[in-house]
Amino acid sequence: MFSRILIANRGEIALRVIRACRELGIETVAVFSKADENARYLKYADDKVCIGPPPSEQSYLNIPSIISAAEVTDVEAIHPGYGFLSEASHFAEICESSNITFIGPSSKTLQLMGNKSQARKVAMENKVPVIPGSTSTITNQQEAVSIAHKIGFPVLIKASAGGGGRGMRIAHNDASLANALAMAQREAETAFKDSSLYIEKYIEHARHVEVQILADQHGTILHLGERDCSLQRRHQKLLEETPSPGITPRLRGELYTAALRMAKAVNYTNAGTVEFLVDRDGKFYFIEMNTRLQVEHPITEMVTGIDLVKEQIRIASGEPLKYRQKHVRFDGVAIECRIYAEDPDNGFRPHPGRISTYHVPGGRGVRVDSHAHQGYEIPPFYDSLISKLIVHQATRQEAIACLKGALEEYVIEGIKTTVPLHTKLLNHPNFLNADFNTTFVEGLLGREQ
Ligand code: MV4
Repeated sequence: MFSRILIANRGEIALRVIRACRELGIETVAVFSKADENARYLKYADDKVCIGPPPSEQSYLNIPSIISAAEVTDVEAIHPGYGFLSEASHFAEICESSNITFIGPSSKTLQLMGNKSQARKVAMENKVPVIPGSTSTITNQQEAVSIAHKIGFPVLIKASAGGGGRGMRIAHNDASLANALAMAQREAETAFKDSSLYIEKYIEHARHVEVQILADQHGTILHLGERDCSLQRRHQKLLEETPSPGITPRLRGELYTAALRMAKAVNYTNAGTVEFLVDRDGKFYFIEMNTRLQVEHPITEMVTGIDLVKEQIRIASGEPLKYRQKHVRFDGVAIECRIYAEDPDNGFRPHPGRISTYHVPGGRGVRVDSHAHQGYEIPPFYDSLISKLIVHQATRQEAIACLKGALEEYVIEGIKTTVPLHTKLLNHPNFLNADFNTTFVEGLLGREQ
């Protein structure tokens, strides 16, 4: 096991990793940008290093700065958290060649699954169902038109280097297809310096269901159940729950089999997620694989009792998993609300500022993963997620009631947050009846968003 690791991240996830290390008896080195120098969670790390000025490109994405912080503090491993460098194959490669363990899958796997068109191909080769569309990247407009005519409109143009909804364009006919291709290509080139695109049939009214995978370096691959992540706004998830309330036990089993097959095909190690869309006929399709710890991992931890961050660290240090699939138990229902510092009355614009009053909810089955506190000044430079409110109860009904109460208890003053939106969601009959899909939040907000 490692004796010291560096956490190449900030905010709630840096705190989450610090806590896991503490329990494993591992020393931690936190890194921070100038904008985070007074952040409370830095006090909980054993050591801290400033890695640059506020902009992410010069701090949390600054590879030379992070590697030199790791070398100066003599750490054996780096935990990348989520976002930032967590899926950067070149960063993992540099760690590997600097004799620092990257806590995640191999740089090869990161690269392979980072190319979403290639990931699709891997799925096809391994009998994992994919959405009708192109077999690889599209090379010209005629090819795109002929594929679109074959699969039928509407189609979705996606960037190979994208993921998480970035760089996607819907086209409803030939004219809008030409336009969507040009726009998507330009966007992808600017955002990822890779303009390659692929096409899929656009599946409307689908549920977004993802399977959690855990795989060690000794050939054990387990699934830890699924999460329904259909409730998103502009590809930013708002609420996640496990188990998915909208699938049958049979479909659930098929998703697990497909996810495990996918993980096996790419020699996956560490924690990962295989994303699927489930359409209204109950048919499911692979969409992409996330090769990192996810924001919503706590709901899986609550129902399985497994600490995903500790397991990530144990796996990266070479330890085998101490249990098999039959030992993994799923207990009750867990739901997470992501609370963002955003103004719901102003197009959900980020609302940085100082938290003047802060009171966290509590009680049985309530978990709050947050680095926020009274007097905390939210910097304007990063993701506006300030807290994850997670509840765990025996039934969905009890979990919803618990979550509503916890949201009422939560006091966050001085900034605008998405708490009112969560309350609105939790009171909506469609949510209560588990009758929702990826278009629900848009429909609920209408022009508000
Ligand atoms: C799709 C889709 C429908 N059809 N692909 C969004 C995140 C990324 N991982 C994949 N995503 C989607 N891909 C096809 N072919 C629907 C989504 C999607 C979504 C789309 C619009 C609004 C909200 C959404 C929430 C989850 C997934």
